[in-house]
Amino acid sequence: MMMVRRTRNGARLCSALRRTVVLCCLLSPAYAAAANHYIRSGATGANNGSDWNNAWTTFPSAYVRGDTYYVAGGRYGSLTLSTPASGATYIVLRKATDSDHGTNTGWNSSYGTAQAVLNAPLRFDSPYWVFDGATGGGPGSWTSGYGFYVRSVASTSGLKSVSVTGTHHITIRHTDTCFEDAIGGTTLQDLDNFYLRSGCSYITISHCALRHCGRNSITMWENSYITVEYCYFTRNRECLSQHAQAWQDTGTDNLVIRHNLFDDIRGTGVIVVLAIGSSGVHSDYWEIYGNSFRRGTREYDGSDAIICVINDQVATGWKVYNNTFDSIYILGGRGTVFATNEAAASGGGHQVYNNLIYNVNYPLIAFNSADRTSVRDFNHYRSCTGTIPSEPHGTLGAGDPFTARTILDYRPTLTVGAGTTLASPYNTDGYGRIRGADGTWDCGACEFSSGEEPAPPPPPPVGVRLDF
Ligand SMILES: [Ca+2]
Repeated sequence: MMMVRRTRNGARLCSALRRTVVLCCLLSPAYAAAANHYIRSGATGANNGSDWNNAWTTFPSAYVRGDTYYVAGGRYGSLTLSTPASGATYIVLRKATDSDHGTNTGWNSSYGTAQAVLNAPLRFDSPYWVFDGATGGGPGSWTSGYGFYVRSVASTSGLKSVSVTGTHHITIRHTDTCFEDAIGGTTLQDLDNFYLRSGCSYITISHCALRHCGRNSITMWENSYITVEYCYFTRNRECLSQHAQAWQDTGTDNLVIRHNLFDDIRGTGVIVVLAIGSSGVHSDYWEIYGNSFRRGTREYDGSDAIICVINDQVATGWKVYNNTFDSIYILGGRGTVFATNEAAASGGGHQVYNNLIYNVNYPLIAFNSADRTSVRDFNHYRSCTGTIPSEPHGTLGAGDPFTARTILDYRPTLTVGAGTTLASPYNTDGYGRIRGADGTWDCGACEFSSGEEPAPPPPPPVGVRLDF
């Protein structure tokens, strides 16, 4: 038997150690064991979230900072997330999958394969949340596999799929959003997929789908540090009486729009800065790169310009790199791919490089007449009609470089243009391929890579509407 001889010094040491441990637990959230909880609409157990048998059948009203909440496939109601912040500690809501679902107690793989469907609106009223559908979205999966689906069956005007209320540090991933009742037209107004109220910052929207809104896919104003990437925008403006765009902003700074696909968008333009109040409001330091813009099936895609700053707003220092504009039909008006109409000469400093403009009827890239600092160059104009702007290193071409647009694949089948070399992060495309690795930096969203061209898709079935 081991004898422990206590000494006064030893006792003091133990006491000090205990105090240190307690202090560490109090000061550092890393010492608090992050717990997992479980939500499953069909569960019949104790409804306490402790495992898959005893999962909560609805989303709980209170959440613990630092914990993860796994969600099984099934149907759920609308959700408002408002737990107060505790430092910078996140709460994670994650769609469960076979490979990531916490405890095995009560688990059934069908909980992972079935989609978790929530009713709109999904609303974020406090900071530090991750809402992660775990699967779906992005190149090759634009229309499939989304773990979360926020479903809008709008009965009143003004419904939003996802609303962020002037808060910060929110990440939303792998989530599909759609206004089901608006498909094909609605008389309801102000139906937006994402609605970022003034004062939002550090918001990331990644691998999401924004479908069939009545008005704008995204409406935002006076935000900062927003990133939207690998998202699929389709069929905005289903409202019969409102003008619209895919993206409406006033006064947001430091915005990144990258590797998205805009498909069948209609309105003033696709990405539009406009006035909701006074003129001269700044929307500065935007980066728009690696995106594809696809012709819609409706009568026009833009009445002003595909990317534009209108209503005497001001933009400074935009980078518009390596985007693809495929067969976009512009009605007239400003009639351009890119246009700024700043209120004063204080705007400018834009760089518009390496874009692929194919079969566009108004292929202008136009800056304010007082703007002496913006540059367009190294763009490739292919099979365009209308006036083609002069550029020192612009190139011309003819012929359709895309064989798989009907399956939303914009990888070209040949080298397109000759862009200029840009630094990271602009040097990879949406498929993660290094631009210019074969000696030619291609124009457009996707780099040509020999042996990685898409196979031609089969012809679509006759008489079937292909809306996702
Ligand atoms: Ca190349």
